[in-house]
Amino acid sequence: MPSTSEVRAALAGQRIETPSWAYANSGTRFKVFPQPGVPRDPWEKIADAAVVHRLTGVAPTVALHIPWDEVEDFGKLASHAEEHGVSLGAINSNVFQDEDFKLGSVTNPDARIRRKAVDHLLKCVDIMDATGSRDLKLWFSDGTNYPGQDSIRARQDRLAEALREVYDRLGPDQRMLLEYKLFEPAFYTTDVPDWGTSYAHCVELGEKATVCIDTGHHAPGTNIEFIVAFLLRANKLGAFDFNSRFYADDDLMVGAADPFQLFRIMHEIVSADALRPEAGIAFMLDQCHNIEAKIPAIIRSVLNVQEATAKALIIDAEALAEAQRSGDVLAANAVLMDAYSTDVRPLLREVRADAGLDPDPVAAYRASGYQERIEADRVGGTQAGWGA
Ligand code: AOS
Ligand code: ZN
Repeated sequence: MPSTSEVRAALAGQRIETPSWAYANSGTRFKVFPQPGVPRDPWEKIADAAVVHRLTGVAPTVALHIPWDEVEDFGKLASHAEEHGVSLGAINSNVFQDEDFKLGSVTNPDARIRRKAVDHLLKCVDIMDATGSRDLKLWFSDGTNYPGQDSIRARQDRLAEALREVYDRLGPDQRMLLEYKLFEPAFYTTDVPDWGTSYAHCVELGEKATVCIDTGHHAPGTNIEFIVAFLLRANKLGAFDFNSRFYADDDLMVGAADPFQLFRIMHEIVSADALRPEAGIAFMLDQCHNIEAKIPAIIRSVLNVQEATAKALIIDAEALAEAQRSGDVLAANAVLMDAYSTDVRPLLREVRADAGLDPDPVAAYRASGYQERIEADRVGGTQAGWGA
């Protein structure tokens, strides 16, 4: 059994990055749902992210999205974040909304459009230089809708060429995270549809390129912890975009749909000793809170990751190894299930109290008056959302 102090230290040292866009308005392809008090600019998004960190103690960075979080002076934005007690995390590129990218961005058959896409990605690296961000997260909506629409193989060549140019522009401490997604918005082929494709491109690029696993981007029933284990072994797991899915890319709160899957993922992380920030894996959320209040939903998501992590940390690794060695299938499974069935909330409440935090961050948020304040203050202007 790991000692309680080791478990507590691991939980206290855990880091979870929240996404700027989760604080803004979002919706489905049918409607964007506005909420009162939503930030009108990146400065206000960062202020909200800082509240999540103040209450949970484990969310010190916020991911930006370009161009949604475009500002004139990114150095100033980084200082603003520092003043609020957080810092800027991954830079998320966006080559999926411009009209020009209808038939693809970096894999577009038109060289002019490919150039425009790569230039955007290079600009994102310039922004990283200004913000001090380590990670460039790439997600491409590129793909085709109809057989014959374009050459699948040529698109892979174009992708490799674009990635190479951007990779070569990275500074020594900067990394590329290549995210994959099975489908949507393209429905016939997607140019980076799965971890294998992302992995192969990352291997070709070099050690600064690693895979980002968005938990909502797989076919139903995919064994995500297998992917985690494989990539950890190959030293190619760079990040998670955590969220929950019931059907497709639902972007619901992580741990809401399948807390057991999240536990199994965290078990792979813990058993590879990859939870420590120095292990270099970015644990990010990638969620949209359409109908639920945003800040408490993000806090809830952070707590869900903490709970899954705590359960993974209390697994009796020695008993598990012994059961595995002796081929005792039921005993091995029981070790995992014992940990999963343990109520770790009291432990987490203690860890928070030890850190000088309120043991119940959601209740603390509700009692703080912050929501009422932003609803009263953030009147006028244009609320931030997809495309703004
Ligand atoms: C899109 O489906 C992805 O999950 C990306 O991570 C995307 O960049 C992110 O949702 C911000 O738009
Ligand atoms: Zn994602």
